Amino acid sequence: MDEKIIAASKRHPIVPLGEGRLYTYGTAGFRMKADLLDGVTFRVGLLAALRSRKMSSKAIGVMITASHNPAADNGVKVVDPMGEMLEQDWEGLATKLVNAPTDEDLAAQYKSIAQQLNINLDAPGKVIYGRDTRPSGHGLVAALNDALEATSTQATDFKLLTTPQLHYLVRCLNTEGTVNAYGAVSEAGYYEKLSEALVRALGGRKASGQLVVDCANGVGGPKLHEFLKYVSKDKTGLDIKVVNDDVLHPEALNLDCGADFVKTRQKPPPSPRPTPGVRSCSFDGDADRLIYHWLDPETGFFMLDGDRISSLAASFIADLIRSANLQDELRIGVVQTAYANGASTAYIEKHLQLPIGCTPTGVKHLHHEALKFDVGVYFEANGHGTVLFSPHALRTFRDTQPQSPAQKDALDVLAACGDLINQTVGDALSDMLLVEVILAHKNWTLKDWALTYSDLPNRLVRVEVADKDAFRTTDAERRLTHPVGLQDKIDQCVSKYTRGRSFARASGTENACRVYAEAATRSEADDLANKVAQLVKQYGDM
Ligand code: G16
Repeated sequence: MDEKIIAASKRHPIVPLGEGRLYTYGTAGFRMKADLLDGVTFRVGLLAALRSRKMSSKAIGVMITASHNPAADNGVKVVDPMGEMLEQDWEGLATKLVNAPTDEDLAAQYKSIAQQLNINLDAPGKVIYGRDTRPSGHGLVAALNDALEATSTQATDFKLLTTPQLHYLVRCLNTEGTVNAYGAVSEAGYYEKLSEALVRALGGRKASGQLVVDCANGVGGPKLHEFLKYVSKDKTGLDIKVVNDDVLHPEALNLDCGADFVKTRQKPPPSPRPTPGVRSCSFDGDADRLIYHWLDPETGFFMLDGDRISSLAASFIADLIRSANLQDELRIGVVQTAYANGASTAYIEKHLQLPIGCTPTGVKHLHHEALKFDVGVYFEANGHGTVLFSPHALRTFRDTQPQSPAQKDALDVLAACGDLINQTVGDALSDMLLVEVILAHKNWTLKDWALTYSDLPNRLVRVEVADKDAFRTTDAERRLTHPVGLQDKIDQCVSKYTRGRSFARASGTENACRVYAEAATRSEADDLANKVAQLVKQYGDM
């Protein structure tokens, strides 16, 4: 085994990052310029081989994507057996393995992790993987496969997938034939499950008007086209026009389109030219984020981001739970991050009267917190999130004997939502269907949805700094502990603005810091964001 790993590793050398710098398993795995990733991906393959054996030979997933990042980047992340993100303790092992200085050290580390964690290397191992549309994905898949071969791990290549599809497949594979079977282990199984749940969740209602879906020129485009073959327009009213679905020109990926563009620039993608009054939404490059938007003929651009999707879903599900008379039985809660607009937090707490948790950025943190509720709604403001139903909640929807037609309708829709909403991770396609279902139930336009509350104007700024790791935070990333003195300066600055709030943190997916600011007016929010960004730059360059 040692010789095999060493020989294979020689074909996938790790590129040294320079004095004192390490590859780190961050918010979404390893993510960087694609030309640095060959050796990293090979080593992640070794980690996945170990992880599968540690998890009683269950299938582990590996996704090759850089999501919303530019086309020249790529990334690799590991999916645990129930389709969730890799267990946090293992992130440290991933970092250790990837940074092993030589091929021989790497093989030794592989063995030592196995010994340390009582992993039987002779047990069978199983890994499935997929990739987004980036051309660099081909080579990285080959590197991954070499690691799986060198460790005699059974490997299945699902080729092009959205990130949430891979998460779905991992869970399906590991629950196949059990009472918790999640679905058929195939891409078709995913489409069948969603299209069937969509019809049940609509309960005879229909979506109205056209929906334009911007797929960021990423893998979401072909997959959405595929999904639509499974949907009856007559039964659902779903009338989708797919745009920005060019996967033949790799450089077009996430360029001036997609969920990240819309959220950070606060404007619609310039192409195709937006039609005023038409309901639109944007996926990101691997289709795990969703942002709704439209151009109002009178008031201009309006965006409904992850906070809005979260409050819409929470209010809809809370109403259904009340109609099903289960409010004393099931606890529903919402999880956000510091990026959540202050107005959304107030709306959920005061108007919906639901408990809220706040975690650091990264869906893995939100997911974990959401599991504490029977129904846990979690979304990041960037449109990444989902709704988790506990096994108890799903059983209750199924087993409660309805006492009235209204209660039966509520129970049926709740059960259908449990199938419609991806239980493994945020999923733009599944979230979009949920939003369409809710709008159809409420008979709402995007404007009706937008009127539920008014967002505080906000601004997100990306700041290049010499060493982003010098920025360390506490209190769910709302305050900086390092560089020393910077937080005091930010506090002084914030105190000058009406309803001002701002924070800075190091990105987990890019070599930069991010600054968020909100305030009572647009100009105050912009001004505050720029002032805090200047402070970050100044301390970052010290
Ligand atoms: C990833 C994570 C998200 C996170 C985002 C940005 O998203 O999965 O949870 O919000 O990165 O993180 P950061 O601000 O640390 O760069 P994606 O869609 O890029 O996989």
